[in-house]
Amino acid sequence: MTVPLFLCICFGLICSYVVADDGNSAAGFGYTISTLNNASSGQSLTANLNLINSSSVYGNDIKNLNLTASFETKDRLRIRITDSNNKRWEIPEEVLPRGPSDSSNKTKQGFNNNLIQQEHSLTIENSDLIFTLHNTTPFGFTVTRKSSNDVLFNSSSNSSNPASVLVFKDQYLQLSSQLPKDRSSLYGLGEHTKSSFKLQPDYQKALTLWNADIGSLNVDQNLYGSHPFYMDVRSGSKDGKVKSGTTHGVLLLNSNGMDIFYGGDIITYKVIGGVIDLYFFAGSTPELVLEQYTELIGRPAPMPYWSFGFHQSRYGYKNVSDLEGVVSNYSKTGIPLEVLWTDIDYMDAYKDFTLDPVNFPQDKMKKLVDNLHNNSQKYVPILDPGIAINETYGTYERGLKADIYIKRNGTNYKGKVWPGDVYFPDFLNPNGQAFWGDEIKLFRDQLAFDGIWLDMNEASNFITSGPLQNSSLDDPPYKIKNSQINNNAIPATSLHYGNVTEYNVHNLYGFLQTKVTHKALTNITGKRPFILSRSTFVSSGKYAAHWTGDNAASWNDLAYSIPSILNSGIFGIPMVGADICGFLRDTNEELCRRWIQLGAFYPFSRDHSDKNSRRQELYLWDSVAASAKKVLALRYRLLPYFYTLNYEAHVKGTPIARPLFFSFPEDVATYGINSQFLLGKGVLVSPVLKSGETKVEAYFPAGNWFELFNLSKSVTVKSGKKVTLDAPSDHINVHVGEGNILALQGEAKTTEAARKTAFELLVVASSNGTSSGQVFLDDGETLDFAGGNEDWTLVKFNATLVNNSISVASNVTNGKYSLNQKWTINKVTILGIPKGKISTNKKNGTLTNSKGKSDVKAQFNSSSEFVTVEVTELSQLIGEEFKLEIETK
Ligand code: MIG
Repeated sequence: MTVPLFLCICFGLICSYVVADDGNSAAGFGYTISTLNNASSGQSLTANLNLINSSSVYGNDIKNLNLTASFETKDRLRIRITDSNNKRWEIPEEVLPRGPSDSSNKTKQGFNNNLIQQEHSLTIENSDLIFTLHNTTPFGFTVTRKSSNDVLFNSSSNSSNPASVLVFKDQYLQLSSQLPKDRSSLYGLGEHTKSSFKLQPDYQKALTLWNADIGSLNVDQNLYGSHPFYMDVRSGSKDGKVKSGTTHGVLLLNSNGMDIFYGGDIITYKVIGGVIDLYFFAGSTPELVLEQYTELIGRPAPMPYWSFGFHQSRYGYKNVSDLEGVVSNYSKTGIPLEVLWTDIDYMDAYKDFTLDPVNFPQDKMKKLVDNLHNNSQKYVPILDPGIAINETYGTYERGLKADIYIKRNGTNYKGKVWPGDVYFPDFLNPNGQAFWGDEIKLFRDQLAFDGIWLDMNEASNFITSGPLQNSSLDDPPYKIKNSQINNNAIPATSLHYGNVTEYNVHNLYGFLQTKVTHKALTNITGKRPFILSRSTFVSSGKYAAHWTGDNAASWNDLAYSIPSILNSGIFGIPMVGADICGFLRDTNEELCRRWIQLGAFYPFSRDHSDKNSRRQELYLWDSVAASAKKVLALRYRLLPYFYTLNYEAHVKGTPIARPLFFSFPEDVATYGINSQFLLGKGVLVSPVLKSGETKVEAYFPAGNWFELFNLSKSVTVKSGKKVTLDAPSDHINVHVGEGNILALQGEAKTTEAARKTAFELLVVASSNGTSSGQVFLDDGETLDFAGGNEDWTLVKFNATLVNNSISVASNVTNGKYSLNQKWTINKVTILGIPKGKISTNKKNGTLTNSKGKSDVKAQFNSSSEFVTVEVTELSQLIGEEFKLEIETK
């Protein structure tokens, strides 16, 4: 490690630092405010900023800047700092449309006209945020929470930290905020593999955002995607004004490469281009932050129902009969298999949109896919972005003719990937978009695939091209911590449509490809697309699912999958999973068994392995197969729950897999949890993550929790605490918490078959109020949830335990789809009724619905602490309002 060399240079009262080591430097002296304007709308203010003194580190400073602070909605404050005189790169609206602003808000400003005072505040009615400009030397700004005076962001320079001053150069932007170290927990800023979900302060180590084909087995490296977004969960303040769990979000919307340094009491962004475009999301709960964030960047895509089934993939399947064998072995062992994937093996010499004529010939592939479809199964092939340079290859020729390849130095840039030399399609080019869509269409005419897997789209390149002479793009003055930005990449000096440099849009490549692919599939099939993308950016979740890339078959990687999945959810990409059993290296029986136990509860559940590692289909070991059957049976029973969570993600941005603090924000002990997560608000997954263990220490927030594999087992904790649970080799602990109502269906081998089974409501009584849950249903494939034809169902359930009875009632928002299907709830199970609240000899119950009131049979079972009531032989239509009442005394 290099020791920073600080040189203190003082100009009058301004004292600043220049540092020889670029890790932590202040390469400038900041700005002062010259003039101030409040826009006529009153929701924004603009300040002109003047450079105090220039420094030549990382290039020349930009002398005049423009700062605009505006309330785009009451919960969204935007702060933009740009060059006053020259237009700089910013992500265009067409590329990444920003969610709507609301201009009806009333303003409240702390200043008049253009008078510069010591402080100028901007806020609007109903907003909990205040923006304040500090007319200091150098200037600074803060964002404060109105209701508690908690300072959320503070850019004022801090004499103890030389990097805290604003620097704005052509290829180097630097901005810092001070943070209350003991009260602030940060999450996000990816994509990186981390052993801890909560970001651990380490100001020496950069969180680098530069999309790269770096295997996710590498901890703390910049991986495939870039998400300059964090959530800051505050713990309570001593004066009691800030309540624990109060959360806000911060996005730096910028596609350039950057390093972010987080030191606990400070966060510093060092960005190599673009502008400062900061968004603050007021929260004040974690859920609300994501609702506000995804309102801006786009809500997560609706996923087809089938995509919640189990997927099998491998790099290295040899031929069609190999694939057939896999499908038939799943079926023979009775392990559900919903989707079969093929990796690059299926292609002819790794050329996109082709089939290997020997091992994967079209007639046989067609038959395979037909058979899958006849068995209610699906098929997804891979595509890489690079197009093989080969004159006998139609795709290549059409691309050449349409002139859609990325250029460098006046010609198409030649890279190298699996097929050898390639050109890369330019997805910023409208003709490039059309080209890609047309090729997908031609390919789909050959083979009726159900979704597309986009790999290598960082974009990965097997070669590293040398820099163009004297190019500060290929060799920027500030070097983000990614060895070289051009390493195994399309070089930064390459040009896209409109002369946009790769330097500026590198991090958008996979996102753009995903967006174009989404549009193509929508046009071709008219159905909801399923796309899995390795590379992502802000807003990718609007179009695609994500997997965590090349992990290894190791216990560490099993554990890392939890922070990675939770992060993806926070980035607005809730449909996410890690390669089950591990991708690189050989897995083993125990690891694979524990991995499917956890992976069965990933939102996206796929087993995938590398060509050089041993086979790992779930049927290969008896103990893995047995475990897989058990856990996937529960997954399939939970399908309506998963699907409803996807609906909630789409309407509100709430992740499918959530950190515990989403449901228990006031419980500060949940902030540091890395080894457990929640599905939705109330299903707690507590996996074994270590070899040889048959017990697991799991944290339980206050309440009663019931084990889903065995409802008679429960955990009760008065206040949150760690509990040691049995976790024999075939078992994973999955609990449902009090206050939840789950709509379940029966076990099945495919999602289609599962959808034909009866529903069951699992109600967990709440010790202090109402239990609630909901179910969303539609055909699982129309383009949008709740599409124009109203053919969908949303039913909310709630249950209360009053003195002499329990009631479970439904509230129907729309019942059309399920009523057409005649889907019914045949059983209601009510868990967690304290023994004292019930006398077990009472067995009277009634069901009230459109047919009137009728008697129902209720069975009471008591365990040590609780009584369970089971009402069976029901056939209550879903989509019709009902009320079930059970006398308890
Ligand atoms: O250079 O297509 O992450 O899932 O199996 C490796 C082969 C390319 C990387 C992907 C992995 C896939 C593999 N790919």
